[in-house]
This record gives sequence, C-alpha cells and structure tokens, in this order.
Amino acid sequence: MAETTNTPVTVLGLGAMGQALAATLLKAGHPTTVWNRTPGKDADLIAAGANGTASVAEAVQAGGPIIAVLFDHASVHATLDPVADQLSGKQVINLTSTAPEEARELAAWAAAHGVDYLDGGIMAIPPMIGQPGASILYSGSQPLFDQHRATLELLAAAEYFGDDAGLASTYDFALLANMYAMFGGFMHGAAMMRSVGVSASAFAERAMPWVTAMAQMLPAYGEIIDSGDYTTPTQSLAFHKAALDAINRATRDAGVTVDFVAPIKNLIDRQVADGHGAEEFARTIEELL
Ligand code: FVH
Repeated sequence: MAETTNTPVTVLGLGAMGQALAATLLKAGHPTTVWNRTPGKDADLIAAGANGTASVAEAVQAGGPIIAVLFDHASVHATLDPVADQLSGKQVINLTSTAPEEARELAAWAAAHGVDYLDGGIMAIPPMIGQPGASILYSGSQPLFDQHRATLELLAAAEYFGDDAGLASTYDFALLANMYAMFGGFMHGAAMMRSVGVSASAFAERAMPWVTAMAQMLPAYGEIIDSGDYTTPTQSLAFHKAALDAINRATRDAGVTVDFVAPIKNLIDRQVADGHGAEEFARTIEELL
C-alpha cells in the first residue's frame, strides 16, 4: 500500500530522541500518537497536534507503525511485554539502541507474537532529526521498511541492510566504536595541550582538519585488510611502534595518563613481538580477532 502523510504513527518514548522524531512526523502531517512512561513529556507535542495517551495499551491501538525509541533493550521489553497480546498483526519499528543479539532477540520475540519487526540504529543526535546529515540504519522486515520508507525518510536518510535484525545494530555499534575512539583521542590530545597552556578550543581548531585529513586513509586500510596481504606496508608496524613509544613518553612528560593510547600501543607491540614488525600497520586488526 502506498505511504501517505495520512498514515498514523505511534511513538513510544518521549526522551530527547522520541520528542524529535514525533515532532518531525507531526510537522510532516502524520497523525501522531505519543506515549511516555513519565507523564508530562508530551505537552509540547500535544500542543502541536499529537494525540497524547495515558497507557501503552491505548497508544498501540492508534494504527500504523509503532516506533519504539526507549532507553535500552530492557525498557523495550518493559514497555511491550505487557501489551504483547494486543500487538499481533501490528508493525514495530524499534529505534532504541540495542546490541545486535538484543535486536535479534526482540525480532524473535516479535515473530512469536505475530508482530512485524524492523530494527533501526539512529546515526544522529536529536537536533539533526529531519535535517541533512542524519541517517538511520535499518534491518529486519523488508516489507515493513519498504511500506514506510517515505515516512522513515522524513526522519533521516533511511538505509536497509537485510533481514537479519542485528545487522543495523552491528553497523551502529561499529560506527559508534569508531566515534568514541575519535572523541577519546581528542580528549587525550587536549589533556596534553593543557600542559603547555593551550585551550581545548584552540586544540579543536587544529584537531578537526587533522582528523578529517587522516580519515581519508580509511578506504585504503579497508582494501588492505580485505586483501589479507600486509606484506607491502606504506608504514610498517615497527614504524608505528616507535611512534606510539614516543607518544607514550610525551604523554607521561605532560603529566597525562597513557590510558587512552595504551590499547592501540598494546596491539602494535604484540604484533611486533610476534614477528610482524616489517608488515603493514593495518595488520593490527588481526590482533582484535
Ligand atoms: N540522544 C542521542 O543523541 C542518541 C543518538 C543515537 C541514538 N540514541 C538512542 O535513542 C534511544 C533514546 O534516546 P533518548 O535520547 O531519547 O534518551 P532519553 O532522553 O534518556 O530518553 C529515554 C526514554 O526511555 C524511557 N524509558 C527508560 N526506561 C524505561 C522503562 N523501563 N520503561 C519505559 N520507558 C523507559 C524514558 O522514559 P521516562 O524516563 O521519561 O519515563 C524516556 O522516554 C536510546 O536507546 C539511545 O541510546 C539517542
């Protein structure tokens, strides 16, 4: 059936993200029903035209897809389990951040209750919802994704990865691991710069273009890793070991803990100790597997 802005949508969970999603749906003209465990968070949305509800049972009767955007896997069960017998034949799109195995468990739970289930990983913060640059990664029920794709595209660029409900979450968490490494690296660098009186803001001005430039290396690393051939290094593990040893010394001299750089140093050290010093740096991935 073709999707229209008349399609009703229900949003369960009105934290920062749920409110952003519901507001975007309302703005686009979707009849939007909302529910939140703690009352009162729906006031602005109701003022904007949302149908506020006092219970999950009432909310899930509104028709159309049910978007769950709750705190975690446990809160999804806490919300949906009590109304499981009312969900048969309905569609649930779970945008709560859950680990891949948790997403698969929810998909199995949904299937056991006759629920069509799509899992999503939101690659955005609330102010980005409905704006360019936001994306949501989906996996699980393709018919559900296809049917509501136009609505989902209102929230963020929508990409579907496959019927394994844990796939989107795997992408999500892999990307978040990448993000936290980048942010942690910034904290480490800013701590070092503080020792010489440079502000974190001033350091950020330099770190951003540097990180952006270095990110250009990722496709080349991807190709090397996928080839499995580490024998012709651009920069060897031994080269990077010397660099990390020096960074460790500089970090200690600055009075900063080496906690953040220690893990990558350990991976490189182990590879070198195993006799791979002359090989490509990207070989560190083998130490993780
Ligand atoms: N905010 C962000 O930047 C990130 C971006 C990437 C994706 N995440 C994930 O989105 C989920 C929701 O995030 P949020 O920002 O809306 O989170 P909160 O503002 O903390 O709101 C949490 C809502 O969950 C409700 N809740 C918590 N526990 C329960 C429970 N046991 N039963 C029912 N509802 C529960 C909470 O309700 P209340 O505390 O107001 O009663 C909020 O509605 C999340 O998975 C992020 O990782 C956001």
